[in-house]
Amino acid sequence: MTETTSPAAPELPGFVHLYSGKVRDLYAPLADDGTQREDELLLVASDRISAFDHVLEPPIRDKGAILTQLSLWWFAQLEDLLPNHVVSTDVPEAVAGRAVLVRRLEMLPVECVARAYLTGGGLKEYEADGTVSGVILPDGLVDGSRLPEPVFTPSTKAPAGEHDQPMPYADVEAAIGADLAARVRDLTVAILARGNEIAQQRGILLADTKVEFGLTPTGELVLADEVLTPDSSRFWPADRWEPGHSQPSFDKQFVRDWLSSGESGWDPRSDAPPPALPPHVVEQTRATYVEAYERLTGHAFRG
Ligand code: Q0Q
Repeated sequence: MTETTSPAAPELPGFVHLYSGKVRDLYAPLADDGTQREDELLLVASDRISAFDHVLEPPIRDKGAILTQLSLWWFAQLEDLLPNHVVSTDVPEAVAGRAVLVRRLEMLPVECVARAYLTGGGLKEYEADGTVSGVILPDGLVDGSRLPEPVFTPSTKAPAGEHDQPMPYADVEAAIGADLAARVRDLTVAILARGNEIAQQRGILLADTKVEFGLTPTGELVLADEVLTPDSSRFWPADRWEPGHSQPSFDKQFVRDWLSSGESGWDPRSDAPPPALPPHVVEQTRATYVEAYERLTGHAFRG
């Protein structure tokens, strides 16, 4: 099912549009005879931004390119841990810089989430019974507490428009087998730990992240999707980390504050679509994506 989001996924000669998520679009390359190639996909990141479960207007200029370039950089930082699905960045001009040609994989039916800090749904689970995803945590943790070590907290892949649900580890084993479950658990935790080893030195805390894995036709386990971006992970400014309340988001705080302020006239609890973001919020948000990219990679973003 294709979610309706604006602007619609661009037509790309030589590719057929397969699916649109909130902020990304998926295409298949066409073979010379006009049929879909079965071995590759084109992953396109739009400039769309989502918050409060809504796709907001207007798009954030260069967001797709910044997050694509960041994800490519992270894939390179993680290559010693496992192979990834990237084939090429030689993509149609219309999506240059914000699209990646990838190996088409058999995607595992698990959202592989790891948490290095306690917040959101994990905090709610902890407050109920002192555990998260069945892992017993120390007493006295609060919103924003750093966990003794990152915890694997898998969830289901909910249908479009619904929320992923916590997935007991036993269900992960039932779905993909005990060996593969252990491998994706350990790799998800290792990816977040590596991410924080690098990010913390550059003033960013990765509170949690969601990664996806797939299998090649020969059964090789490969890191897929995007990795360690502000869309797949909670980015917190390290110098404002203060356990005991919700932490400011590195990238979405300007959006959240404005939408929650009287100025927007919008109630986040309502079903009404949020109003368009004012230019200063759009530009401030773009600047946070550029800053995150430049701090982490050490490269200037060239939009
Ligand atoms: C695949 N997605 C994500 C998505 C909406 C992307 C399917 N290498 C792959 C990948 C990847 N990555 C996928 N399937 C087969 N092989 C990725 C969730 C969703 C728009 C873009 N869906």
